[in-house]
Amino acid sequence: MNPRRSLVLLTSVALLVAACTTGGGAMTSPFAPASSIPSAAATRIEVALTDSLKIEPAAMTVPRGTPVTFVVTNSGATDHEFYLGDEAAQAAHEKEMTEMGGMAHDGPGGIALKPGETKELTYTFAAVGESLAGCHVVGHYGGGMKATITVTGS
Ligand SMILES: [Cu+2]
Repeated sequence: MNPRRSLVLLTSVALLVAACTTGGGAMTSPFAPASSIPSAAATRIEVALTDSLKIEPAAMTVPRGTPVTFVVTNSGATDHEFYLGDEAAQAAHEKEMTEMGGMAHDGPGGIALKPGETKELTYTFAAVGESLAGCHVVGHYGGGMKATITVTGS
């Protein structure tokens, strides 16, 4: 076996182990009360942006202080974006997008997606409470293209 192949194999095994560890996370404390298992707060969430001005799912729950990766797919036929932030941040970005003529762009809190495109955005929410995801292509946010993000802490 050449070294390159064994490296590939080793990587596969490592991934498999990681997958098993993640999947079996709850098994490490089988007698913990159900309420203490943080299954409701996901750190990897698949999101779809649609031409009916929807962000799906429309409500998400994430943990505070832990990187959350949003795997976002534009399943529509027009440009969309996925921008994270509270109401004030959404309003500021809406204003910016309107003034810029609706040119969507990538930034630390948001990503712009072409039709059919999938991108990942990893973000750590600092504070417990309600946050939002919104699309600010002109007319979309006002048309309801937003989702609520509930940040939970321990
Ligand atoms: Cu949109």
